[in-house]
Amino acid sequence: MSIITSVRRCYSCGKVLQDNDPRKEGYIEPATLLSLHASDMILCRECYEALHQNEAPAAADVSDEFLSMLRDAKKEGATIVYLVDLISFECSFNKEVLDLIVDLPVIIIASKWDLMPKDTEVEHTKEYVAHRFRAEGFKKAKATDVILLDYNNSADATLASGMIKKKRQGKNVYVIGAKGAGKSAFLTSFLRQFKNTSNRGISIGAYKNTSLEVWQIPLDDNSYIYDTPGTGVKNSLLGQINYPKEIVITSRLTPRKQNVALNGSLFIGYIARIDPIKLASDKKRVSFTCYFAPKVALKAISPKNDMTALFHKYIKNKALKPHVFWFKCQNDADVFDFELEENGPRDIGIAGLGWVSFEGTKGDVFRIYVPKNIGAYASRAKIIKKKEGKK
Ligand SMILES: Nc1nc2c(ncn2[C@@H]2O[C@H](COP(=O)(O)OP(=O)(O)OP(=O)(O)O)[C@@H](O)[C@H]2O)c(=O)[nH]1
Ligand SMILES: [Mg+2]
Repeated sequence: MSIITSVRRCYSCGKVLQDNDPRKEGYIEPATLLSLHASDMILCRECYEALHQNEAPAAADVSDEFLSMLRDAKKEGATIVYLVDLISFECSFNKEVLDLIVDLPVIIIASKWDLMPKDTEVEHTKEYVAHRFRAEGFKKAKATDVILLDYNNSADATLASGMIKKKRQGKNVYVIGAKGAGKSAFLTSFLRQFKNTSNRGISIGAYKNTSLEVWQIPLDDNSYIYDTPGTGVKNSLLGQINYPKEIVITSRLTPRKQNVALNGSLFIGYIARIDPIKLASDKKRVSFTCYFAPKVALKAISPKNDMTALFHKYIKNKALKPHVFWFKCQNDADVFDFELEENGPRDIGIAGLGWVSFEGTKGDVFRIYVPKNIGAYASRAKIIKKKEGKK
């Protein structure tokens, strides 16, 4: 006679589960294993991570060292210059960062203004940027705190320098923002008109008690402006290893129109998909104005098709360009429904890729498919056109 015991295995890959070595196959955290009942279907950590889907769009990440630097800024009553990349910043916020700076004087610089369509209404976009800050919990943001920066235009940097001088009242200034937001480009423009009145030089090195590499530029004998390392972009396509270079917007955006029928879909390369699944008005289609890099293929799919099958076919044939190599099937997507809460011009966007703009109605529902862990958002429209005759 022998005693037979069933061996617990991963429900998905079938590997024998073990809680000893995270580097070996079939690993599961001891606490998870303990909390399970004999009848539960269990996944090893690898399968759990592969199959797990986010319940909300992924948020931006930030390091503890960065937060400790901001605690210093808070203690000093420093001024914050918060750089955002106008093209794609909506998913770049981190609540802990905003909580630390909420009581400090803040100047918001939105870079890459030169990449926006020529007829974009300036004041509307400034108000949009302030609105996004308010929506993320930074309640005091106002359009007058926002500077739209084209780094080729020295007048923009002069305006920013003037505002910094006025707000900082002799205190330090920390230039913060996501990786690639344009902090160093701004400081380069700032330095073109900078006169060092202190007896100290510009230096680069680790910020005190951290490994954060910062540039420090003396503003006078007692204070500096710091160029800090960018906060995390793990939830942006541009933060992924080997992201397709075609998605990067490097020249002025030219909007493209796509009409998508109710229950149809807009395929955005083979990277994302937006489906109007409920239109509250009796409209049968949505007219999207699309803001993506020119090599990102856009295709409106009619509702006659089985869109999921078609999406898979497109992936397999790599029929639409570009695609991301890790996005192979629907399981690799996060899927969210965005229900509009207001009427008027609205945007839906994907972190690091671009956005679509359309006339929305309260109650409209759009289903968005994005590669897992990539941020997505819905908002009021970032761009409205300048009125005829207005400069
Ligand atoms: N067209 C345009 N490009 C810009 C602008 N500002 C920055 N860039 C470009 O955006 C890229 C990133 O800019 P950086 O200044 O290095 O960004 P950063 O915030 O310092 O990035 P990290 O140091 O990695 O956090 C560079 O290729 C810049 O040339 C701008 O106003 N217009
Ligand atoms: Mg930099």
